Amino acid sequence: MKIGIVCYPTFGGSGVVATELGKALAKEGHQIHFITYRQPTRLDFFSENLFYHEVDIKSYPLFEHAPYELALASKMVNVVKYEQLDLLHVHYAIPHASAAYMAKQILKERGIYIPVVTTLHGTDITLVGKDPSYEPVVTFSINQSDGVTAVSEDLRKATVEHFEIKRDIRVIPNFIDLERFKKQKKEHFKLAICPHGEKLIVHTSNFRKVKRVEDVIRVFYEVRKQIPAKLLLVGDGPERDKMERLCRDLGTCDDIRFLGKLEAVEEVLSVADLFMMPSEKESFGLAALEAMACEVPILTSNAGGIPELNIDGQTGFVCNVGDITTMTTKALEILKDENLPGFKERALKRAKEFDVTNILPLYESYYRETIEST
Ligand code: GMT
Repeated sequence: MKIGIVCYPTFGGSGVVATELGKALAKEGHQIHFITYRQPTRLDFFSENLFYHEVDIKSYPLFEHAPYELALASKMVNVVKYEQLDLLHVHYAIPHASAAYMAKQILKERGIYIPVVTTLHGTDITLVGKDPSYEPVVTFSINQSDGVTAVSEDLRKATVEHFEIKRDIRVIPNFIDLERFKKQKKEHFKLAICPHGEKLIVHTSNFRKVKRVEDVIRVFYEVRKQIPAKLLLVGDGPERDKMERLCRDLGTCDDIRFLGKLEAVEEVLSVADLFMMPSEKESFGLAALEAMACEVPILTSNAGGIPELNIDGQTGFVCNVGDITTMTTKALEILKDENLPGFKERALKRAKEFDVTNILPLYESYYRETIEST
């Protein structure tokens, strides 16, 4: 098939999933055309089946905000027409689903029919999408898509609850490339960070409020009172300054390191003993799956789709959002020397269920179904 993929190219779960999906489809022999405003972060190599079309967003003194959606729709029209695409797959509803609708209408007038699949990722529904300033357009463009997928059952339910949806939504969970995300030998790195055999806790996120990084630090502070431990925080975002201040106020700066944005996150995960994801909202929790693939147990909140990934008491523990006390108890339980190997083993076993080789055929058959039914 010839497939156009639209996504946000920056760091962020939806862009990562879209890029990895495109790469995996290309490996299977499909021709993949990325249509994005910047080269996707993980698309920095050559492959005969991968193409990149940059959306050129022209500015003009009159525009306070350059019209990205119009530039994107125009680019989609041209790529579909000249590359003779079979299907457009847009990731993150806002504004990609409505831009795709516009492109589809323009192409229809020119005698070209293009089916559109929209994948809902989370905040496009649970946070931004249901805001009255976007809701009518989101509802309309979901209903106008020829196929709609959600990355978890919880997100599917949330979409049906918050919007007047007149069509089926297929759940296709996120996936992981186990060839990239696997435990690597990085003992020297572990020794540098934990010179006295301390346990290592890791958190990665975009440091937005919904990630509740503060809970990670507070749980670590309590754990640290009981056992020798270190904390690595990977990523950057609006909450980082506040979190650095919190560490100073708690006097834990010596045991916590902020690493900023890191491309090779699997190297850090390879030396971790515990991964924390205490998010307030999380449709799937891709970062937690990446940790599990590197044999790291996860301590998470029960938000959104996380319990569909984290099996309580097996791959880690699932706690109520904001329950620092229980999270501390559970972290200590996982980190006990006699418990840790079992948790690590089960985390990896669970991650294998989400291997790209298991999930890719679900997308391929959904594309075929969508093309055949339209
Ligand atoms: O977590 C974010 O804020 C980024 C966001 C995105 O769209 O890039 O992530 C969402 O999509 C990921 C990939 O499907 C999911 O793994 C994340 O759980 C989801 N984030 C939220 O729902 C908050």
